[in-house]
Amino acid sequence: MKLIKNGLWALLLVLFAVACTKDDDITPEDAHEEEVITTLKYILTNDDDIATFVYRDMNNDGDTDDDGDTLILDSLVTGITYTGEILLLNELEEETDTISIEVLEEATEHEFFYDIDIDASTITKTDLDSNDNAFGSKTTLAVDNLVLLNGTIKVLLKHEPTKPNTFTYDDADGETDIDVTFTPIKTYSPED
Ligand SMILES: [Ca+2]
Repeated sequence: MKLIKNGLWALLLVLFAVACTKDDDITPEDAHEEEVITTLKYILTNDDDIATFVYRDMNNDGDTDDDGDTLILDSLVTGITYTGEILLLNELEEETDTISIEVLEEATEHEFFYDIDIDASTITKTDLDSNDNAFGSKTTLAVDNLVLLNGTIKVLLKHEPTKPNTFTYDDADGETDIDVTFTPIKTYSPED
């Protein structure tokens, strides 16, 4: 009887150990890696114009050249300021998963970075995380008055960057979650 009891205890201990190992395997980092971002939309609105940029990379290989991929460019009106918002999606799910919500929930661990190469135009981050550091899913984009044919906007999302930072992605450390370049972008004068 004693032997059976000891045997049962041994079995329970093994089961307990297995259960613990399983729990330990699920770390927050693994959970983060499961967040697939197939699509980034940069939506810019002004009373006089709406511009939408879409980057869709369904096989996650860093380009938009494959079946199901999309790169939609838009034009911008010179001399106005747009309000910008980023939308992140996982379109591989049967019901499209809005990754923006998860990233917003972890805003202190994320930051969006922007590079704009459209003459003297500027992008300014307008939202903060709960530590009052820049987050960057919301922006303003002020377009200069020069008409242009080949401007570029780069959007980059970093996971666990140094916060606060000097606002360039190179200096911010962390991991790059998505890196998107929209080009060529034309600007045109409202009088044209
Ligand atoms: Ca692709």
